[in-house]
Amino acid sequence: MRILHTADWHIGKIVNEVSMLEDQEFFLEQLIEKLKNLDVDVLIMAGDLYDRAFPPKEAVTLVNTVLTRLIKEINIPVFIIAGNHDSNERVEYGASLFESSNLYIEGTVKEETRKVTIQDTNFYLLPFADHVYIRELLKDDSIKNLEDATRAQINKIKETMNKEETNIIIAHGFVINISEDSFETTDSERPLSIGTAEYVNVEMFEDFDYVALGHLHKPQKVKHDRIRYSGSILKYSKSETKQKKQVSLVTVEKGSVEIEPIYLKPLHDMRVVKGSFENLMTQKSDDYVFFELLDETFIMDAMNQLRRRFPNAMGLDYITKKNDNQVYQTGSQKSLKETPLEDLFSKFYQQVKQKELAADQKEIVESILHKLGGNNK
Ligand SMILES: [Mn+2]
Repeated sequence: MRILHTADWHIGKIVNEVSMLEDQEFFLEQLIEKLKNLDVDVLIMAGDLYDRAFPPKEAVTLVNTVLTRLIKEINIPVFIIAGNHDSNERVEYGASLFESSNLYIEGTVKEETRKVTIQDTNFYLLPFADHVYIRELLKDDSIKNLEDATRAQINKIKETMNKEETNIIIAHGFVINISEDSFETTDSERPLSIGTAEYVNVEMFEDFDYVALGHLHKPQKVKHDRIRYSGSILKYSKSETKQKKQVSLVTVEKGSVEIEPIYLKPLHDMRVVKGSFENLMTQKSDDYVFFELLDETFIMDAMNQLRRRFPNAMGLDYITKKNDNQVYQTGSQKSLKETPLEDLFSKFYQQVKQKELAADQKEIVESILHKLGGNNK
């Protein structure tokens, strides 16, 4: 069984006010072309099809086009589950009709986890839901967090699972190897829950021949090669700029798994560019760029000037000033209130200009503050 494991498409995603839609379309068109020559039996999308529960209409149009092409041109079964960014019910729209075209969309969690058998391999489709929903669905009051909920769901699957057969599960969530803790998260992976444990221990997935996970945006295995995240299709935040994105070609036989990463070129790379303003203005790029300026002094209108060289600039930080800012921010509210305004201004001036206010400047500031009302406490 040859599977193309993908996840976290996040169609309609906006990064720093820039829509990723064109990049997503470019990537998915390449993916379709690649699949024509890849001899794959099944395509998996392991959750977070959309970036939001109410995706913009352009995102829905793109998904509609891509899924239609996948089914009509590639003609292989496609499995999609809902992730925590998706609306379970909306993603499931039309699912029972699409099934006859080999498009399996599992949006909502069912009491009995859905199983689809392709050739000699069983696929279990476990969409994301919060533990309260699962507790009510399974009528099991012992479920106190996501880990309890997932364990209850997996135990239920195991009651009828034939271990002699090849069993694959598709799931969306934060699966960790508690004994090792070797995971990494990024800014575009929304937390799964507030206040309760959101991790699921990898142990409960041990009985499956392959576990196709979604949620973490960095491609990585969890404990074994056979339990893995394919990662998001594109870089979706500054914290993902160093990751090498892939989709995973997985060959699964009973008791053996082989992984071959497939790298597709994105329309734009996303990266961090570090340097002085002067130096950056000698460079040029269409990539999505986060600047880290090394300049000591603030540069007027830096972003707009840089945009002439980097039309897809995403953000700008002065990294030498960061430390100063942190010192400033650790000052408590109380000490801020008790500091006279002219002292605060002097500190502010010092931070921005990297030098002290001169005596004559100080006088000017004091007289202005006096005119503003005198209450400079
Ligand atoms: Mn997710």
